[in-house]
Amino acid sequence: MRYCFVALANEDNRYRVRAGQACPNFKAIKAFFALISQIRTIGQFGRMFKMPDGVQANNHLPNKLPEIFESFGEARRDGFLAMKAIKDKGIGVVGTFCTYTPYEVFTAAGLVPVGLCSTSDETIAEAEKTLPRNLCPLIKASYGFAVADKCPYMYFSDLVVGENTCDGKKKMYELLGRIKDVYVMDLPQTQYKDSAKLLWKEEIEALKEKVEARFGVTVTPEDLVRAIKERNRERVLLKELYELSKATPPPMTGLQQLRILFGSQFKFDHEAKLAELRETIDKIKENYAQGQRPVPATAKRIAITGCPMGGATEKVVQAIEESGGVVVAYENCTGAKQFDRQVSENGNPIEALAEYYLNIGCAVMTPNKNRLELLGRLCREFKADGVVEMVLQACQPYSVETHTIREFLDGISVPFLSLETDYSSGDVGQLKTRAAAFIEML
Ligand code: BJ8
Repeated sequence: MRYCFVALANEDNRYRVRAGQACPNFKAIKAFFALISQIRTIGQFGRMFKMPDGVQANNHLPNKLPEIFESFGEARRDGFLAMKAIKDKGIGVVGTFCTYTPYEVFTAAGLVPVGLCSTSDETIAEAEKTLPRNLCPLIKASYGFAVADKCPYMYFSDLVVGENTCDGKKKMYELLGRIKDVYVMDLPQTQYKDSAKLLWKEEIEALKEKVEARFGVTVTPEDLVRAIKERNRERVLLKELYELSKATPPPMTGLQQLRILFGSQFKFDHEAKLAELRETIDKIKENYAQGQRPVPATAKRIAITGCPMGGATEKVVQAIEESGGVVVAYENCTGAKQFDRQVSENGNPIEALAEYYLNIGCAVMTPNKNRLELLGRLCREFKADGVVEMVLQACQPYSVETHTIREFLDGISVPFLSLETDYSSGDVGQLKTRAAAFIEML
């Protein structure tokens, strides 16, 4: 059967596809070109991965990423094509939503995990046809990208794994389960009871069994130990990278650090990623040793805490860094919360994973002492002049915990600012005003 496809670039430079004559694979090929169209859009920071309107060039810090940072800055976009290649090889993909997800179970099974939490407001209107408006934008965006079929990572996920963390997320998973194969782990809400530790261990065991049944593989304890060691190597490197910002002045801006931490999730060739991280760290050190100072020594040093960041919420970092500050540390799930510790490589690997993941200091835990411990340590080690918390609108766990964080930081005499925001660009000016006033008084 004869057929042809013509890719056309319109005035926006977005590709469109015209089918000359239908072919049996038309739908599949059309779907692929639709994804490519999306990728180009993202590459231009057009819609799905857009920068907030009104974000201007940084006043005192370099806004454009130097070459060494670019690969990570573009990683999410470039990862779409890598993911397509992974699927073409017949490798299973698992979409995830949370730092509590034990990635090692998937890599031990020869699968590729990918984070799905969306970080732009593009599909929120679509999500609000089903979900309430006063819901966290992270949940709405994640669901919106799934129903609108606009997230290539969601599209390629054979299985989506979530956890019962906050109420909004767990109820969203019920709806997501209507359109994707969704498996939800029952996360305990406390870290200090033996019953919680036992439940989480059983949940990880059950996840392993689910993965084995779903993908027709067997995961041995040796596979898990190998996966733990692999992921630990990545944690060590990412920690080495962000700890470079302990220097005064730091050798990179907070935006550059964020883009590496966020972008590293979307590099799927593990060994190549580790090599690239090593090279990046060495290059940053070399530049610094040669006297390059991308940040003035007078910049006020800020530690970030709160909800996960990336994409649209870069606007918070930009507001700080356009106002005489520099973000030196991220306590949240985009940063130290993920990479500060390592999973034990000894003993029963399921127990080691349970111990490690249960102790993540998220506001869904009660009490949440581990967040305070990590935040206090980062403030000391990175010599933070102040802490800025980013809370996503309608996020109950973090907004209620703000009071505890303020009390804690008062106790160690570290100034604190809490900013509530969403994925829109409507509050860019307001964020800048509040960040500037905060940094002014440090
Ligand atoms: S371990 S921070 S990734 S739950 S912001 S969806 S809590 S209403 S993202 Fe999170 Fe895991 Fe915790 Fe990290 Fe709910 Fe709040 Fe929205 Fe949130």
